[in-house]
Amino acid sequence: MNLRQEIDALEREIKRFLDSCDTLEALDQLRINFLGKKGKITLLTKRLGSLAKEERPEAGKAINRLKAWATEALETRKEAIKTALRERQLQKEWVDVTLPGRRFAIGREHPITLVSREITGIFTGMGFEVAEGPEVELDYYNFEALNIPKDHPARDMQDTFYVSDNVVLRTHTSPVQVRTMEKQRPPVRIITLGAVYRCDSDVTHTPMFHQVEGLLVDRNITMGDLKGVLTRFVHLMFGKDIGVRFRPSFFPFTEPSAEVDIQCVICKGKGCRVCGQTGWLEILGCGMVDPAVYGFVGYDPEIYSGFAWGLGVERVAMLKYGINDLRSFFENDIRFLSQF
Ligand code: 2U9
Repeated sequence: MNLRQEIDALEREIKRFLDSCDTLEALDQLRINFLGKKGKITLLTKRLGSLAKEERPEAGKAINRLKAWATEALETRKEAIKTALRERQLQKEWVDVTLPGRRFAIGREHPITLVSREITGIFTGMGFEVAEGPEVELDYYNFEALNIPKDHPARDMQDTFYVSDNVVLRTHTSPVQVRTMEKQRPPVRIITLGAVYRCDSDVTHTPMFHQVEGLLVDRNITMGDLKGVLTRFVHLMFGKDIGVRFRPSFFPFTEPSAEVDIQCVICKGKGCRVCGQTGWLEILGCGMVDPAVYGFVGYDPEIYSGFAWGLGVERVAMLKYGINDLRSFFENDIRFLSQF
């Protein structure tokens, strides 16, 4: 074979290899085999010397053309392989950006939280402020200053969780009211809300439950103010057509005291199992603050008077949502909790 024929043969060989070459590694091997230091084209150049002088320029040009063509053909193929690789990767990593996102399982607020917030909203709307205090409380604030004497049954180990001789888990939120009055002169318009603890556990009692209590002390406050505020609360909470009645009662820290009933939300007053055929449901306790309590916080009962009330949040929630088992609030069953 003369040089001319060899050049043509190399060109055909490179073309053939190029067609079957589909990785960058194979392509590089091809470049080494033909254009490398010991490549076939390079070796061809070295043979120029053995040609007759007049043949060399022509043959040299032909080899250079082959070299230039091969270099460019390899470069073109390289780009084509790169494009194909990129294409394959895009196919593999394809995402449908129009798909709707995955929804997060978001939690719900506990019905006790919802009802607490609703009650708070009603009273803050009437000008009350929220006061807070400790759940681990001194006997003095939980009992003594609320006119609950040493021999009162509420102080019994059966009813109260004792931390030590004079420290208890608060049995109501009333100590927060005492602490507020100690710090602040009248007028006082506050509500307190939070967990309270009683050593009691059966179908209708849990050792921890939630209360909202309120206190208003100023000059010339009467039982009429109490009735107005609490009737408005009931109407906003349960509807303006619901019947309300005040019944005489007794608490150590209020005098006179009353309990407030609303018309049964189930039977609308006709009498049913829920209201024990009476047509009424007890919803909160209240009264005019006992003058003895003012003695503990240094208010003059000749100048100031006021009223206070207390309600159990679980009870309000049960009536509001028609829940008949108190324990549902504490079992953390997502199916129950997500209904509200
Ligand atoms: C001060 C003075 C008086 C708060 C009051 C009640 C009546 C009452 C119960 C409702 C259901 C507790 O959760 S329950 O078991 N509460 O009946 N609470 S008057 O009286 C106060 C509070 C603070 C300084």
